[in-house]
Amino acid sequence: MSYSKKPIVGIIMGSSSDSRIMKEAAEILDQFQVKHEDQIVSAHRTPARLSEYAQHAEKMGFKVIIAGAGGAAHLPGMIASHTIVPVIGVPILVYNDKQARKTGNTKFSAFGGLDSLLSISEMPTGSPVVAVGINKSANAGIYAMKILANEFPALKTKLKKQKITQHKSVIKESDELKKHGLSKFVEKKFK
Ligand code: RP5
Repeated sequence: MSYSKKPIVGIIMGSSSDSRIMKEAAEILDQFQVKHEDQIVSAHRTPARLSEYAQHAEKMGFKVIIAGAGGAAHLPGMIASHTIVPVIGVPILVYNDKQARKTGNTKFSAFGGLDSLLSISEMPTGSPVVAVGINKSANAGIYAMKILANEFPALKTKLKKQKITQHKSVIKESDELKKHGLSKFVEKKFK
């Protein structure tokens, strides 16, 4: 089943460079059949589009926005300043790597993603953004569903089931570890 006919989560990112990280948020939402709309909105290259997007998000009735950005990462905070829809920010480490396949040069954030994490989490009082860990867009997807679960009981049930599954998988691995001992466990699992 799906919770709505229309998308209820907006996923945005500052650049196509962010898409490989941001797709994990989309995959989690897909897994739980939560509809989302995905777009690229650059805070510095398309500033007017940024405010238009905030209006679009409200018009569409999005209940959460997941916004990923690297470097100075002003997209999540700026979106939050334009709307009351809650924003979950994803700080992105790898960026500017569009030329990587041609040149072999991948540019990484000079500060290892910490720049983006601080930009997102240190929004001044009044325009809060919740920040997940660097590149942890899957967590943004899960967090979005936790917010949505307040409204959709079926989603709450699914999230609870997922917790049980997580619990069982750790117990299963621990039993294997106990049975085989550490050396054999590592050999079986990682070689
Ligand atoms: C940020 O700058 C984007 O979110 C991206 O992570 C980074 C580089 O963007 P591109 O130069 O690849 O467009 O705004």
